[in-house]
Formats: sequence, structure tokens, C-alpha cells
Amino acid sequence: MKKDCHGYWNQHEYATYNNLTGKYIVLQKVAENFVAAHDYCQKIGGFLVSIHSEEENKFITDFIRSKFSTGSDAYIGLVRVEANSSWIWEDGQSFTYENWNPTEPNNAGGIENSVEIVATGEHGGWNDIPNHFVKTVVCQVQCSIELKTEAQAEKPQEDSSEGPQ
Ligand SMILES: [Ca+2]
Repeated sequence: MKKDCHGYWNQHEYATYNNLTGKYIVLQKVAENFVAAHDYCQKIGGFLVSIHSEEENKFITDFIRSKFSTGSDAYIGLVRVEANSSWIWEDGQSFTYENWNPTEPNNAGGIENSVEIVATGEHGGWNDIPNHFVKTVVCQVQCSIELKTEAQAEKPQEDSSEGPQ
């Protein structure tokens, strides 16, 4: 049974509609690593979020801070497909806006190919991080895409070899 997409996300505790993009921002409190973060967004019919302006960045930062009292640092959809290659948004949008924290991206240890938004700080600056960190997740979901319910998303996936144990 399909639910109404807008109705579903409007009632979801960790979702909010972003007027700037026409998409919902959906949070998952904890993912075991980048692959789990990526998979969660895909299973609910979206992507890890892409961010294209200071206003969007602030909107997301404020939403995370409103949901988690201490704020939380969270995976966004900016990635390097290979070490030292350029940054790309997972959803295919152009990389035009950036909000790195001072001295970032520093690619510490040469293994920082994912990015977190540091919402424990009001500025919501970005930091490149390794793929194995436990983090909150920021997804974007557009209602024209077929809705998958959270119940479907939580079903174990037989074909997922990278899932958290
Ligand atoms: Ca870093």
C-alpha cells in the first residue's frame, strides 16, 4: 500500500520540507559508516543531501540542531570517488558552493573521502572524514520520486554485502 508522499514526510519526526529546494530533508540519527548512510537515503527514495547555498546550509544545520539537543555531525552527499580526485555531489548536481571549516579539507591520513556537516557548531562548517565513522545522516527526498516507506527501508537487504553488522 502506497502512502501519500507529502503526507508521509510532513508527519515524519525527522523530516522537514525545504522551500529553497522543493525537497524534504530527512535525518537518520545514527549510521555505522558512509555506506550505511548512503544506503539509508537510497532506501527511502532519496540521496545524501547536496547543498548549494549558505541559506540551504543554514537550514540543514538549524534542523539538525533542533532535533538533537547537542547538535550532531552528519554525512552529506559530497564525496571523492578516488583519493585526491575532485569533490562531487552524489546526486549529480554541480559542486559550486562550499563551506569548509578552517584548515579543511585536510585529507588526514590520506583516507578522508567523505564529508560531514559539523552541526555541533552553529556555522555548519564541513570537514572531510574517513568512510568508517559513525555519524548522523542528512538525506534529501523529492516527492516526485516513488516513495518507499521507512518500514520497507528497514527490511534487511539480502544483497547488501557492506551493511552494518
Ligand atoms: Ca578533515
